[in-house]
Amino acid sequence: MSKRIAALTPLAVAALTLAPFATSGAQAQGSQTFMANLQPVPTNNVTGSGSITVTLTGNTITVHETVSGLLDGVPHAQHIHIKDSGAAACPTQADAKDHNGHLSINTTDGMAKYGMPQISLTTSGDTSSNSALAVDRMPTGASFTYDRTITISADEAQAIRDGRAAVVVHGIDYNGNGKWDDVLGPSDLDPKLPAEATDPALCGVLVASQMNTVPSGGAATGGGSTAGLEDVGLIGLGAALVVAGGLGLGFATRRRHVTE
Ligand SMILES: [Cu+2]
Repeated sequence: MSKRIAALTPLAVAALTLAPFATSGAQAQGSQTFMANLQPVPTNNVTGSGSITVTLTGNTITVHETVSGLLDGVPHAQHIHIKDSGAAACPTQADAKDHNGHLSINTTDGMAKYGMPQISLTTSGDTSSNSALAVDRMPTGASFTYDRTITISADEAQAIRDGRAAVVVHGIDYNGNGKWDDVLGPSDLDPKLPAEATDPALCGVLVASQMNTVPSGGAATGGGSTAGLEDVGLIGLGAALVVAGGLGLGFATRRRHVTE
């Protein structure tokens, strides 16, 4: 009897040790689908919404997105933001700050929750963080459908699998006058633009679709509902990065030199 136990124990230990890797390894061989409900960023006076599906196959993502209810007639910069560590989340009312006398959330205010823009969801050409503000290649209008297949880095693919990725669509109409103006002052990302042009409008964390769940269970890693707790210490880091990069250059400071 004891011999049998001794024989099983190493197997049991191995199974426990490998369990987390076995799940991701099996998924990496095929496609894995992630979804996000794009919800209005609080305090920014947004009434729109959207949804996005990201199908990951190796280091390629196929994106399908629908958005409605945003400010019409303007481009909406959009990105997959990635956190270096910890689950991605969307900003809450508590993240709002005074901007030109108005409580609102600009892109920097949310970075402790959703990280830096890594993948620019442009309509053509480059999709790196270099194109974060390439508004001439971003979807335009109140409502749009976006479909594109993009090659990303292995690190970015892993971040999506890890729940460290969130989709953010930018461009708001804070004072509801149908256009961008300087009601919130200049943009934190590019002082030549009004803050309304770059402030986050919609946000959603990419979560593995239920379709990917292993039937035997154990894949339910949960959402980001408690992610805020671990973000407290990162707020200073996010601010430091922005300061280090300078206004408007914050997007580029974290760019990885990836050759694909
Ligand atoms: Cu963004």
